[in-house]
This record gives sequence, structure tokens and C-alpha cells, in this order.
Amino acid sequence: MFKSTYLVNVYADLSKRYHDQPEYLQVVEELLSSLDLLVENDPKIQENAIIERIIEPERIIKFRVSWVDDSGRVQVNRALRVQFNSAIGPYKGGTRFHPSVNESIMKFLAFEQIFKNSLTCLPMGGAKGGADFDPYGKSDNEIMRFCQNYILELYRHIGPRMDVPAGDLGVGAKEVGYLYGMYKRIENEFSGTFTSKGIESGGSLGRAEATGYGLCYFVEEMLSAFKKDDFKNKRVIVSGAGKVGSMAAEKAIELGAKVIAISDISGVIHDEKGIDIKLIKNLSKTNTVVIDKYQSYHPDAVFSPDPVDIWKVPCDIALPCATQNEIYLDSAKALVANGCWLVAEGANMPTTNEAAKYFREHDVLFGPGKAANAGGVAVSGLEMAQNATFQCWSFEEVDQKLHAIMKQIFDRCHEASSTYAGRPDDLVTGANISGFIKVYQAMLQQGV
Ligand code: NDP
Ligand code: 2IT
Repeated sequence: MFKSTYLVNVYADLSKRYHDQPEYLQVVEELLSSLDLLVENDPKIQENAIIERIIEPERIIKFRVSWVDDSGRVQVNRALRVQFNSAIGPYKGGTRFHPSVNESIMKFLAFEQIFKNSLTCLPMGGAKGGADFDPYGKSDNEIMRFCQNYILELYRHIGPRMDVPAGDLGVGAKEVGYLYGMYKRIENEFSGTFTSKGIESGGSLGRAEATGYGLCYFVEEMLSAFKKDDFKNKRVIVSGAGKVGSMAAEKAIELGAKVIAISDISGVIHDEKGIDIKLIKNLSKTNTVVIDKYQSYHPDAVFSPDPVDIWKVPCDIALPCATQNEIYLDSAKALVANGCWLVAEGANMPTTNEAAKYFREHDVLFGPGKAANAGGVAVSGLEMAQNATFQCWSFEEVDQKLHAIMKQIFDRCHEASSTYAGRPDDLVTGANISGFIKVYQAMLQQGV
């Protein structure tokens, strides 16, 4: 927690007002916990009510999405877009379709996005949107009709210089195609107001790989700076076999690691020979869940139907890439007991604050999501740059830029942790302070 009376009071007030938004309170607590020293040394933060302002979204758009399913029945979903902070650029952040979507989860994701986007050094503000629509089990036509009706409301609130959405959990290139297609029809212009589009629709080469590859580039920097080591022969586990997890596993293998376990909502597969990532990517083309099918191709692998069992697999490096709050204290204890010494977050807030504290106390190197998974939004920023200038960069050019951005993010976090935490490996403090300062300075420059 934090010691400054100012932070204590602001947080107490927030907790009272949003007592029913646990994920949002969790992410604010995580950020404020790093700001004690900054607040103490800089009275302007309190004088200008920076914290009170930064924790309230500039705008939340809430709307109903009605659509007709394949049997002709009318369905209703609830949707929202949280436009949290535009101090350093147009609102930018993904779109999530999942039954769990609510205001607390959208606010936590949009808040995290503010500081993540700041860390990339690209001019992007923070936002997130989504709906409690479950794409699983829906036909392509149903998904298309839902996306079109979602845009029928959202189109008036987004634009290339206003708010640029992208994909996230449950939203990939297919959904983005339907969303952008409808938006383009209404606006009658090809503005590129969506990133993670299909390549032929103006998407960037390397965007699909960016979050997972970027995560591995960040881990490489951690390994090199703190252990003078690299990925070679490290035992790696990855939760989530989706867009982020599958690409993280692919890159870790390419860099010489042995990925021995991976999960999705159907369970965990543990394959001591090394996970067959090509098989997983192939199965994903035609199946929504894949891990429960792996064993029929590799009978020696061990399957467990409980996704949480992944944290019991002995490993050197754990990459949580599925969803928020996957690693509670008991899983953190199991990881440490089984020899894990590095955790880096591909997902947003997969580790609870209690579990993160346990890692810190047990000298586990910890790469927080807002830094470690920033590669996705960074390449979204590069997609915006290509769209705005009518250019198409090669995969190699994008990947090279991604690599440089991830190195720069690591360096900035490392520098800030050395200055403010007195512990160079405290990348949580480093990422929070470094991400916060740019947004704070912009807010100060722009007045109240
Ligand atoms: P996807 O929908 O592509 O994949 C999510 C994967 O996680 C699926 O394999 C899903 O399984 C699995 N999963 C979901 N819940 C659980 C659970 N409780 N236990 C185990 N597995 C689970 O989403 P993304 O890969 O895009 O996103 C994953 C995470 O990364 C999210 O936190 C997202 O916010 C974050 N992120 C995404 C970025 C991006 O560019 N896409 C950028 C930065 C962060 P199943 O398919 O069986 O449901
Ligand atoms: O959480 C994230 O950073 C994303 N889902 C990607 C956001 C984006 O705008 O590319």
C-alpha cells in the first residue's frame, strides 16, 4: 500500500465511490503504490489534483446492442467504451467481447492502457471498450450482425484523431474486419480507424505477432540485464493459447527455450518433449478450444482439465497470457516452490497484487503487463502511422521497430526503478513511474 496521506485519502474516497468495481480498485491501488516518493517530492501533483483527475475517466459511453440471431430471435447485449485519458494522444485501446465484460473490467483495462501507451513513447491516450457478447458458439453471420450493430452506435464516438479501437480477448482480425467494414460504410472514408485489421484491409504486418513477440523481447532484456543470460534451454510455461500466448510460445521456442506447458479454458497440456506450437496454431484455425485435443496427436503429453494446474508445472519462466487474475497467492507459492524465477505478464493484470508482492519478496524477476505486453499497442501505433501516410512497411521493418520499442521500454523502466525504488529489478515501480510522468506532465501543460 501507500504511505502518503494524500494518496491514502484519494484512494479511500475512490474505494467508497466504486466499492462495487474490484478490478478497477485493484489496478488503481497497484499504480498508486508506486507513487509515494514522487508525490512527496513534487507538491504540484497534489496542488493540481492530478491523482483525483487521472483516476476518473474523461468519458464513458454505455450503449445497448440489439441484433437478430440465426433462428430469428432478437438478442440484447450491453456495451461500453471507456475513453479514459487523452492527454498524450487520441484515445487508443482494444475491444473485448466476453460475457464477463462490465464497467469495472473496462475501467481497469482502460486505466492500465493509459500508462502502457505512455511507455511506448508514441502519442496515444488510453481507452478500452467491449461488450458482454460471447463469440464462442456463434456463427460467422451472427458475429457479423453483432459487430455491425455495435458500430451503429459506436461510430459517432471514434475516429482516426479521436479514438482508435483494436482487438483484445475474443476480438481478432475477423471481428475487427466486420467492425471496421461497417464503420467505413457509415463514414464513407478509409481512415484506418481501427488497428489489428487484416493485412488486406490496411492492417500492419507484424501486428498479429506483436504482443507475444514483444513480450519475449522484453523478457530477453530482463534476462540479459539481471542474469546475463538468455532464453536458451529455459523451461517456459504459457497460459492462454490465444493471440498473445501462441505467439509468445512461438517466439520463446525460436529463441531457444523449451515451452513445456500451455493452457486454454479447456485445460492444460504438459508435454516434456516441448509443446508442438504448430499443431496448436493449426487446431486454432478450426476450433475455439484446442488444448483438450492435443493429447490425441501427442499421447505422451499429460492433460489436466483445470487451467489453474498450469502453475504447478516446474519451470524457470512463467508467461501468463490469458486473462486478469489468473495467478492468486496460492499459484504464486506453487510457482516459487517449483523453482520459477521469472514471471512476465502477456495478459493485462494476470497477477493479483498479493501474488505480485509474494514474487517480489521471493526475488522472482517480475515484468508487469503495462510494460511487458506493450508491443501489441506499439505496433497498433505503427499501423496508425502507416495508414496516415499511405505506406505499407515490411514484416522485418515492423519487427525491428517493435524490438527497439521493447528495449526502450525496458530501459526506461530499469532507469526509473533504479532512481525511485532503489532496487533496479523493481520493474513495477519503474513502469508505473515512467508511464505516469509523461501523462502527468501533459496534463499539467494543458491546464485544468
Ligand atoms: P484471445 O481471445 O485471443 O485468447 C485468450 C486465450 O486465453 C484463449 O486461449 C482462451 O481460451 C484463454 N483463456 C481465457 N480465460 C482463461 C482462463 N481463465 N484460463 C485459461 N485460459 C483462459 O485473447 P488475447 O490473446 O488477445 O488476449 C489475452 C490477454 O492478453 C488479455 O488479458 C488481453 O487483454 C491481453 N492483451 C492482448 C493484446 C492483444 O494485442 N491482443 C495486447 C496486450 C494485452 P479459450 O479460447 O478456450 O476461451
Ligand atoms: O491490451 C492491449 O494493449 C490491447 N488489447 C491492444 C490495444 C491496441 O490498441 O492495440
